[in-house]
Amino acid sequence: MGFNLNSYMAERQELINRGLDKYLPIEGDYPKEIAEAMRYSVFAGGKRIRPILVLAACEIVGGNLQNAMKVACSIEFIHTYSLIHDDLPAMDDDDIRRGIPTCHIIYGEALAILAGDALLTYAFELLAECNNVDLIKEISIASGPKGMIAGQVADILAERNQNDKSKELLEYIHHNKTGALIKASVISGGLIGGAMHKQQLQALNSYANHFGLAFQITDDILDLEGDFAELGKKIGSDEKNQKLTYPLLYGIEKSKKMALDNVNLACDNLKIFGDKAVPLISLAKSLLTRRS
Ligand code: GRG
Repeated sequence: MGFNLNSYMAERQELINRGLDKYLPIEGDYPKEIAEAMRYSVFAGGKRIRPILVLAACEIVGGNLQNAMKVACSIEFIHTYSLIHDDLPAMDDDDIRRGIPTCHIIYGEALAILAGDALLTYAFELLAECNNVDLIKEISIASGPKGMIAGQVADILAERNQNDKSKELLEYIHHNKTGALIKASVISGGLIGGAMHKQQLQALNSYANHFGLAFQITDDILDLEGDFAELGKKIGSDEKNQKLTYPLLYGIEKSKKMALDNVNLACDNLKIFGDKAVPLISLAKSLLTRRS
């Protein structure tokens, strides 16, 4: 039977949602507001792309799915923390995310900051239980000042200083802000799955780099061409905030071609895995038709 991406995604999203529910602190714990705010944002929706990548990368190297669940959920917690903080008035000041009010709109700024902090620290508590130092290092570098935070800071500074519209700056921002956690998802899935050979990790690394870039380019395009109801957030905000984006620098058609090229390059890297690569290849190809 052929591979069906829609049913694969639905099955994986359900598996991950069960894991997130299992690992998150329960609302009965005191003080209940923090668990509530964490749960509110984690279960606000979301495609679960990063944890799906963790599981798929684990499987491509022959690993066991159950062992990868804590890693997959930790990465979704880190991702959710970044969204909560990114939406705060001090950053993007967004009221709607994933189609519903953002965390600070519901719980106030102080609790939203703390819910983000709690998700980040809690992710590392879970990761510590995996007893794999390489894994912790990979994910902390990707989410810290040499990864996602560096990208976010460069992005904020670029918005303030509109003079630099270089391709290098655009690449730096995306590579770190979005690419780093996506890459960490794929690599940590490989590590927890027991990837032994340098060749396997290098293949996953190149796949993840091209996937991350294609993801960001298509995200920039969706901000121009997407639909509010499908995206669950306002469109046109990049233009309004004069953000440095692929369509701004390259135009929409060239950006689409760049997304396609990166998807093809991502997939080319997985040839060494044979048929086992089908899910990761389908995930990359789906970026070209994503609506959210
Ligand atoms: C606040 C430390 C800190 C970092 C923020 C990731 C990030 C850095 C900000 C999020 C804002 C943003 C639009 C980033 C680009 C990456 C991106 C497209 C995130 C949205 O990821 P999806 O599409 O979201 O996977 P869902 O809702 O599906 O989980």
